[in-house]
Amino acid sequence: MQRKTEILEKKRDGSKLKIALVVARFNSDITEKMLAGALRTLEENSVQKKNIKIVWVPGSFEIPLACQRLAKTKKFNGIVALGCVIKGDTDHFYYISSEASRGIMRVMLDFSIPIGFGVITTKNLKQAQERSGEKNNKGAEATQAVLEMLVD
Ligand code: DLZ
Repeated sequence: MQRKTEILEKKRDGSKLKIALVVARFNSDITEKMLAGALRTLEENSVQKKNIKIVWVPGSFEIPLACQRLAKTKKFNGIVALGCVIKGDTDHFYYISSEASRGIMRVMLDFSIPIGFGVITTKNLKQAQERSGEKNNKGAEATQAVLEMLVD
């Protein structure tokens, strides 16, 4: 079995791939950094700028619908979903995070298209910052997962 670091560091030929990125505006300080990580990964794996589409949605709850609309067009080989759900004082966190993950999986299986799950769920802002940095970036990881599903 390959080690995680090998999978993450492996470079793939994505020059023919068309990739859509769905990004939640909620907690945009974090999701913008995850988007930067995703774009960096696409560039490192030769995905052409003209073949990348970025779609912004209000929050993580809206991510599945945007993924479904993109999948329906059949224009993209893969999608990366980027969101950040931070636990607050209410149960909102559970509804948003569980519906986002359930919806993303449903679209992935219904349309047989890889969707990188880059929706982070954290207890606080500090944890979110730790997962959206230069080195540890869940947007980059979710993008690598999509490339692996498409190219390997
Ligand atoms: C309303 C809300 C709350 C409380 N928290 C988050 C969050 O932590 N992360 C996130 O991506 N979105 C959040 N939202 C917004 C919802 O995802 C959604 O956009 C709104 O409920 C409108 O449907």
